[in-house]
Amino acid sequence: MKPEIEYTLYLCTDRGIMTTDTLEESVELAIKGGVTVVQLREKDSTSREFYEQAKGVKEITDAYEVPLIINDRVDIAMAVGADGVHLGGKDIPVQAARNLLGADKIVGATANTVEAAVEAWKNGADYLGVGDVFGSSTKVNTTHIALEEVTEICHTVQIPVVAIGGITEKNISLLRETGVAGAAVISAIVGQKDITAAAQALIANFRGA
Ligand code: TZP
Ligand code: MG
Repeated sequence: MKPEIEYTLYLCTDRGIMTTDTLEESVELAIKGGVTVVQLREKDSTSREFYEQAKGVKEITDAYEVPLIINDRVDIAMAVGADGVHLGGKDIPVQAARNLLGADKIVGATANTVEAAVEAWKNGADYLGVGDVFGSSTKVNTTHIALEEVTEICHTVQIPVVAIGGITEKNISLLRETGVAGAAVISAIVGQKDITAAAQALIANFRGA
């Protein structure tokens, strides 16, 4: 059975900016603050390192019953038994990943236009990552997408949409009216001194509590 994912607060990891000594620690503190899904995204790791990181982080996500998505690498997702993968335009196509992973795994795709969103949805993506919505200091070369277009994507596709890029405690509430299922965040969680409090504040402001 494909896991039911709650996308509300979607953490992407980044060892380069995390305030803890280990990835496991940063993921655990974020989950304690309410992160609902974790993506291992470590762009500078070798394959072996990425595999070891995935194994380590999976012990934490399993302990808290939070789904784990692997960025870019279908092989690593399969090797550690992760819940799925996230694919961008330079990664293997959604359908190819689906053929490898089967129907019970999550395949997420990046889309920055309505056309790309519809294509990924038709090709069998389970959710879409859309952004950057507010710019981002963490990823260079991102494509900006206006909230109006995010809203249009949410109204067009019948899969959950997760916004990403420059999302902070202060601007996350602006996403509410777009119809996104969740917010994907790197620096406003793992780059903060109190990771748990940062995640809690993001969730509260997204929900409007
Ligand atoms: N894709 C678009 S922006 C981005 C990715 C992976 C980085 C998001 O990081 P931050 O720190 O939450 O802006
Ligand atoms: Mg990628």
